[in-house]
Amino acid sequence: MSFFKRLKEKLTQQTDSVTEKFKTGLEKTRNSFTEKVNDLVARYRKVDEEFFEELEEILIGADVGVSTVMELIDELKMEVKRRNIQDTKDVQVVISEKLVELYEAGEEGLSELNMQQDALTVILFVGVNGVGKTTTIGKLAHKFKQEGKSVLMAAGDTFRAGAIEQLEVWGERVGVDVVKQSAGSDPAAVMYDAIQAAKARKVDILLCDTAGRLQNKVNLMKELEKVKRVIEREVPGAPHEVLLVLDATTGQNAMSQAKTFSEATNVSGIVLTKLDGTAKGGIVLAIRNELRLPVKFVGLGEKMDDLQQFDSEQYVYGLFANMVDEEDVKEV
Ligand SMILES: Nc1nc2c(ncn2[C@@H]2O[C@H](COP(=O)(O)OP(=O)(O)O)[C@@H](O)[C@H]2O)c(=O)[nH]1
Ligand SMILES: [Mg+2]
Repeated sequence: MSFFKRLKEKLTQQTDSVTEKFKTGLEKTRNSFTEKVNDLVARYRKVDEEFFEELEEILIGADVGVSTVMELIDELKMEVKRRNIQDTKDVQVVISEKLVELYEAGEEGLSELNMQQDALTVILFVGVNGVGKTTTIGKLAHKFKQEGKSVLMAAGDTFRAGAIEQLEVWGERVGVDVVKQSAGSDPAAVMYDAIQAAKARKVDILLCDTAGRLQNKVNLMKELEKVKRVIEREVPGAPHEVLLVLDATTGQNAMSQAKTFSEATNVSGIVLTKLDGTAKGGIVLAIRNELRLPVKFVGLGEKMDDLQQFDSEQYVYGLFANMVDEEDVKEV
């Protein structure tokens, strides 16, 4: 069976709304990327070196990342040879197939969160200002509540004006309490309070917001260390996840932020926000391949239910939906 047919069959087993979210959220990338690939395929009839060179440029232009693109192109060349593909049209299917392979690299359940059974799970969110930490926490609180779990949020951004209120607005919207102190107070003390409250109320999940000022990198990293130490001390094994939030529209900047934060804290996964706002959604692959970090969630819009657990097949469908939906996909 062809890859596209298998993909389609898999997607029909998932809810339409998830598929629809990925498709809509990746519209800009799809329109830009797929159009370029289609155009390339139309201009070249034979798969040759020049064809690959142009494909390379298209992928780099979509923020896939240079070393990842090199790897991908090598794989594609081998596959094209192995299957004796002559027609450039058939390469399109192989590209999407290789994208999923490259992302997963044989690993399963990459986007699963490390959730505790019958015990408190603490998730810490880090990242610079404006990337979408607070929004993501609000969306996740909503998602967990819908799954029947009890949630508490900690207003650990005591630095930015209005940050506490912003989290409270989300709290009201999704029906989740926020533990806070006054602006300017020690975020580690907020975490301490929040953990005591979470324990007393026996909640399932505590979501911890943090400040993200990067003007003073050393101080920010020290502050995060302290916050983490308090969490570790109060809940053995916690934080169970340290999610680094990155804004997909910032491209290489997001990559360098990831390096800085990974050096300072043990980042366990990425939340990639604002994928809906970029035509360069290839950054997902660069993050996975170059930083070896799994993308756990993607932000596909500003609304409450616009946060989705990352799924490489849904993602590739989002990129190639027009082609996958064509009925007469050829077997290659
Ligand atoms: N389009 C879009 N906007 C988002 C997404 N996630 C966050 N935002 C917006 O990004 C802005 C900054 O978000 P915020 O949560 O305050 O960032 P923080 O400083 O990291 O806490 C807000 O206007 C959010 O609505 C997303 O996935 N898509
Ligand atoms: Mg915030």
